[in-house]
Amino acid sequence: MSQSESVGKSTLTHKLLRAHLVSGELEPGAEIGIRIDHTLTQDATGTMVYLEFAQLGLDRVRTELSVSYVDHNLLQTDFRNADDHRFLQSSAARYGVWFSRPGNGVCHQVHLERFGAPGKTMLGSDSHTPTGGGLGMLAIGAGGLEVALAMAGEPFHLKAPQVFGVKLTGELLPWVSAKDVILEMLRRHSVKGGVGKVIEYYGPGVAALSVPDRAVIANMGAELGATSTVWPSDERTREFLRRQGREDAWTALAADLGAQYDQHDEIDLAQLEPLIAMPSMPDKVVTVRQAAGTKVHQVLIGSCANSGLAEMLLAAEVLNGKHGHPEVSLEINPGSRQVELNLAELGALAKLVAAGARLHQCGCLGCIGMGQAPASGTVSLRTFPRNFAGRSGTVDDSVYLCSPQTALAAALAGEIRDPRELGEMPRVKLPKRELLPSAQLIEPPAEGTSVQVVKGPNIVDLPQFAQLPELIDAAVMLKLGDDVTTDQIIPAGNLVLPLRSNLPAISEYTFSKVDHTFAERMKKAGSGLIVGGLNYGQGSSREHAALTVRYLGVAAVIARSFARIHWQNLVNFGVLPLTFTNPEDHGRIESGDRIEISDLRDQLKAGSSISARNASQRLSLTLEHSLSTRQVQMLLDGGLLNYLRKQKAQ
Ligand code: MIC
Ligand code: SF4
Repeated sequence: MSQSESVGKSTLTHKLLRAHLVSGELEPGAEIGIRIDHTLTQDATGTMVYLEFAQLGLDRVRTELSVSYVDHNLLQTDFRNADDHRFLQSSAARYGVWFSRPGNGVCHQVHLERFGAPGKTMLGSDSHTPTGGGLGMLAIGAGGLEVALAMAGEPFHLKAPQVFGVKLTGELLPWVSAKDVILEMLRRHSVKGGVGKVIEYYGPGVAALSVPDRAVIANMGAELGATSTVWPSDERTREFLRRQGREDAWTALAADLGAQYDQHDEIDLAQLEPLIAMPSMPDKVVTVRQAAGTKVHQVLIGSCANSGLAEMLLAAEVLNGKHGHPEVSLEINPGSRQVELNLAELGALAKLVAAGARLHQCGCLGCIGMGQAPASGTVSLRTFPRNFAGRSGTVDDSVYLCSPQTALAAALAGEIRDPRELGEMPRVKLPKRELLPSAQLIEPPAEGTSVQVVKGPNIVDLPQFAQLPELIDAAVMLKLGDDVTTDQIIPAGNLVLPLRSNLPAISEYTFSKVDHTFAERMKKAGSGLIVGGLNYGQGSSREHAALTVRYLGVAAVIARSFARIHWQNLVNFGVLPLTFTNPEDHGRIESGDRIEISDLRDQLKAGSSISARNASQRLSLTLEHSLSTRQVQMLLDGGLLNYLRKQKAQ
């Protein structure tokens, strides 16, 4: 029994898990199945999800609520993106899914405002789905196929997490914000610190943070590698829901007093100061004072963190009557049309425009390299969750992550400045009830079987993959170090994003930013292996990072450790994820080495240890897997879709 299950006092995480448990025991590391209430998809992962859902042969989703958002790719540089939008809209109507139209806002922000509810579970095909944790949900990011299955009413399987309790005391000082809390967590625990854990905040400091504040912290729990982040549901939660006209969705939720956590930490909010993540990893955190004086050319406020009404109103008040620095491009991406509408209603939009801010439509935009790329050799300050190298669209970018407060100070000064130098912080007054725009949110028809799903030529059905072979005898096609991101495996940006629904075409870009010869070499070799270090596959939930390597013939990835979502995606598409029994063996494998794994199917069935041979170096190698029996079968069958087909046929 884990500490968090001890003596009848339960953590909130375990309460939420237990209320949805369908199979397994809450023993950290053991496989459990949970019922999913809400699902969320976004366009960049969603096209695959609806192609996959269609293969399951159902007429309608079997969740309480499923929503399809279009927020990642709004550029429409040619027919492909617009075709994706039509495919998504028609699929939503066909299968009983709400549709949030292009430009209506970033999925996580809109879900908070319009649908999120304490106590519900949510699975989303986006790694920042845990944003819903700010409302007392247990919200988890996953690969698209997992989400398609949840839409079909199937339980979501995961390794029971450890619960990492963080006690909050005190209150944030002026100009210090929720972003600084999560940056402090990243400073302390790194991008690997949350792997296998749900982070649970509790304590007297919780009440001092609003739901949007909590959502920012839950959102970037993804950067810690956490499975999810949960917050209690209290009077602040009720106040937020009331402002959204949804007070009836409220219930109180909290951990039992004295609940024990598997890991523990404490933050005195009053001790925090403005922090900033340096290029190009979210855990390279220093104080803003340490980075002060660095010249800045671009400031972006928005994304799925820090794009809510309170942040935008604060920006309007800080900038009121002033002009942004002439050498800084100050750009504002409101999180949703609701935020935008309320900004207009409250007169804040005029203040932003007058200050020289460039207002963009509501969506992910520059956060995933869809426009807003910074100039070469310049510094960009962003309130976004991620700053992986090159993600902005500029190869040699220098992207810093910070709070809206710090971003505004830089927008005015033209350099990184401690926002506390701005004097008294303006007070922001939120309306009692927000205006709720409805034109961009479409409810599905009660019956969708007569709806025609519209598929443009760029929407290509998934191929059927072969089952796992008995022997792997292949070369290491790429050897990599620690913290490889899915942005490195399959980049986003304006060239690649329009290809998310076309596997053969997108596969050409696999590892293109790491080694542009990779796809070509794989095609020639027909099969291969990848070797990685710690935390392989961190970041995005995009299953294309597994699908494309599978499509090109990668049979296995051998790494020192994996990030959760990517590990699961590899398994789902029949790519074997193995770890080194002896971590030092990572240093002994060279790119180009030929690795043999014989009797693979029998070895997998027999246990968790896999014997292999480095034929080039004449060394034997012991590898491991941490697959459940169900997952072993999935791999043997060549992936989850094959496994399901086989089960259905039986
Ligand atoms: C991200 O922030 O990396 C993304 C882009 O939102 C991804 C989803 C994707 O790649 O489509 C994520 O977070 O899962
Ligand atoms: Fe969109 Fe960026 Fe949030 Fe990902 S992190 S959902 S790209 S805003």
